Amino acid sequence: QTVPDPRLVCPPVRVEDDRTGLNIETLKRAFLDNLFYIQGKFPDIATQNDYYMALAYTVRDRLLKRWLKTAQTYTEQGSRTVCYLSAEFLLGPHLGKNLINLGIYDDVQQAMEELGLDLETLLEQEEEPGLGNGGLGRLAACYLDSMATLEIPSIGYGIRYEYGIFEQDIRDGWQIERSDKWLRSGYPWEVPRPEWSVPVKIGGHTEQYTDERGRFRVRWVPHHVVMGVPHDTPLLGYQVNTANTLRLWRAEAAESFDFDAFNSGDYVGAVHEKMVSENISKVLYPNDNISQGKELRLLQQIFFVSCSLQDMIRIMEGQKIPLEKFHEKFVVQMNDTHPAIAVAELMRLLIDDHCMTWDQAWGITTRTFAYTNHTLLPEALERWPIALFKKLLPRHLELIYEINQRFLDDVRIRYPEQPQMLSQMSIIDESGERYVRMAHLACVGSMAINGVAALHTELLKQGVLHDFYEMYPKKFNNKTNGVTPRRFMVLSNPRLSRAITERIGPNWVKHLDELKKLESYVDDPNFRQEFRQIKFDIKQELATYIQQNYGVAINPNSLFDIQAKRIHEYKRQHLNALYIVTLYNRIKANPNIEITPRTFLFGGKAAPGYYTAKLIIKLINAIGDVVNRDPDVRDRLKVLFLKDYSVKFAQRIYPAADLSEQISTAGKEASGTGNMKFAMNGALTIGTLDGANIEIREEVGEENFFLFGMTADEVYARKAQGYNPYDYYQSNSELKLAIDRIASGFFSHGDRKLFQPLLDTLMHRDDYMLFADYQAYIDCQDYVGQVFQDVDRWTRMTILNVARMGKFSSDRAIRDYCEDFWKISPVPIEIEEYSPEAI
Ligand code: HBZ
Repeated sequence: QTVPDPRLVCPPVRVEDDRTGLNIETLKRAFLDNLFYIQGKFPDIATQNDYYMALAYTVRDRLLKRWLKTAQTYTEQGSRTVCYLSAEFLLGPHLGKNLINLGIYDDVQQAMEELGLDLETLLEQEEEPGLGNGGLGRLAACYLDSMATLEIPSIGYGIRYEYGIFEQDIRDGWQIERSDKWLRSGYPWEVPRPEWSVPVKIGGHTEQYTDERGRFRVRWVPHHVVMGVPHDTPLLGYQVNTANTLRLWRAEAAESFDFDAFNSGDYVGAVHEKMVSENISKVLYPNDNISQGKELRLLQQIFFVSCSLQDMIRIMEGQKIPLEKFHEKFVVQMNDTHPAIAVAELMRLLIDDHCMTWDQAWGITTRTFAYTNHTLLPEALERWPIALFKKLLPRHLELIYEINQRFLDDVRIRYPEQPQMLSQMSIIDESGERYVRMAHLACVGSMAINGVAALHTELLKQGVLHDFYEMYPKKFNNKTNGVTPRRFMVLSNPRLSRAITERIGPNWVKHLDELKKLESYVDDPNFRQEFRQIKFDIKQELATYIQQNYGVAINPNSLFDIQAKRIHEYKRQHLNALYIVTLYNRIKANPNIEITPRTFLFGGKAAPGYYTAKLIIKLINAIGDVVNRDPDVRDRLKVLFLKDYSVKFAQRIYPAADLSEQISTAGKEASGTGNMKFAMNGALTIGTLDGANIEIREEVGEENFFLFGMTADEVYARKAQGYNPYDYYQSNSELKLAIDRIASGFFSHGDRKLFQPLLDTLMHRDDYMLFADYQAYIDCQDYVGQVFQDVDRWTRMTILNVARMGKFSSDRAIRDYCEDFWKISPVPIEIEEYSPEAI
């Protein structure tokens, strides 16, 4: 036992001091202190942002102790840890969530009030780190929240993009993009850890040599090296002491100058090299569900994967665990194929840098990884041209060839009479230009493979990954997505949450199945009244917001019909638009027609290069411009596109919805998670039998869900028969009228060309079969309108929806991952209790 240096022994932290105490007086003192010492302001000249920062630092201080204690406990216990590798984490604002998880939301609200400040205003100041595109990135964030809440040792690994998802503005009805500067006013939630920076090699060539023990070895001589600098964010669980780490890598030049170039006078050339390196973590690619195959994107992938795996090895060395136990210490979950190069990178690290044999390294690798697939869309499946791979990652390509050769030997043995299986399953696509198929690499290198909803996993098994399913049936296992009720109920809908807690107690927040208990209140007049009133108040607030920001008056009594998600043809925002035009046509034909007043709200970003998606945004705005002003409509319809949809904005939108639009072509939406967030907040769903809609409907009961449209099987069958959308156009008079009205230039100041590209695609290809589902959708929407008039029935349906959403907590999903794939159990974190005698 070594005796610690007495100068380095800290006194035990006293919980009730200014940096950790949670009572109102202490919080106020700490807040004013931070305003002075960190923001450098007296209260009289401080801005709202200064106040936000002072409060954020006050909260951060309270996280740090839990965070360090968590890390220390994991280190001491050598805890098995899940590493969640994701190119995206769409976290949303931290402050409110941390207040809730610390259990101090109300006290901080009071503390701020006593200082003459409004907590809501301060929360509004926070710029969220938009480090993701949509569902995939948000899922990663929900999972980190659940892992912390369930006390599961975990590290999230990703990229610290300097520019996250672009900021969307609408000008003349069109989307325009502005760069997102989330770091501009300072980001108090992270701690850089430059001491744990790691080098990543890029380009160059490989050499063979024999080492001093006579072993055949390969040395990779890179063209250059980039440094990855970790930036850590603590993520606190709900009312536990566990604060896990999100570790995002920022790219830096290996040396700040190329001194040769610098000394020879080429100053700009020297700085150039630095710029090129730092480019790697500069910007998030703004596409969802499409792979562009850009060099920089592959660099981003190898960059964060290599940094993360090297970091895991460093952690093992720190804990003196031999590397042979890598797969016992860590399980690595790959969020789609974006990190799939990890399979080759771990092999490289184990073989080249740590002298393992192939078999030893492969044994470890295939016990370490698990792979989650998020899409069936062929255009989203990642494949990299061999030439690009060879240029950037020559050593990885060699390893992939070797992995492939051994894998194909197994395929040959398994299917001796079916040589086509070799080309079908090969990691290398040789059908034309040669590519590396990342999904195949992920399947071969993983112990477990999952889709994100029951239907999606089934379709993977039948389709895209069918051959792998045949070969490795035991690897496949569905994991239906879930979302965190802390952010999407407690934080975003405090009134509903309070009403629920008053009836069934607070446990539902951690055990969402307990919402079932609400079913016994479905006929309770008080509860029903309160439930309706809460929804109405929230709708009214959104109406005020819209009036102030868009100058459009909307009726809070109307049906709020909302579609909020990325804009994509398969999600069919334009099918929704066709219903709006159909309603409008009916009103124009018969101005006194009885219709349920509706407010159609849209939100979502289009990938900047996705022309059709941008045209859909323009179409929605164009329809809104006409409908919202037409006196014949008499305010029965309103159509609005709400700009710059984000996590922060989503939190306002879900609680205000009556109807949630989940209308993708069956078989196209892997799961959807917005569908869950809407339903938890008491919206009813109009939806197809796609993704998790199917399971939502199963849970809430078919009588509480508005179903329409073809099944996935019917979609395939119709396509196989030869689908002709034009037939539908000609035979359906309302559809024809809707299309013709758009084509006539009615919504485009007489411009007949504007929407023609969109209409042509629909009439002649209609890949997403809007026309085939049109009539079913119209009928279902009309039915929704009728049911909405029956207030009692509607209320009953919404209460039952909330009560039956327990399955869709991300806690359930994480428990399933833990049991089936990860084999990890909770590690509780103990913090010393506050005791006045200790002071
Ligand atoms: O992942 C989404 C699915 O479309 C959705 O159905 C599912 O619920 C969600 C979570 O499992 N997929 C994405 O959001 N995908 C991307 O954002 C993406 C981003 C970059 C890519 C490919 C896909 O290169």
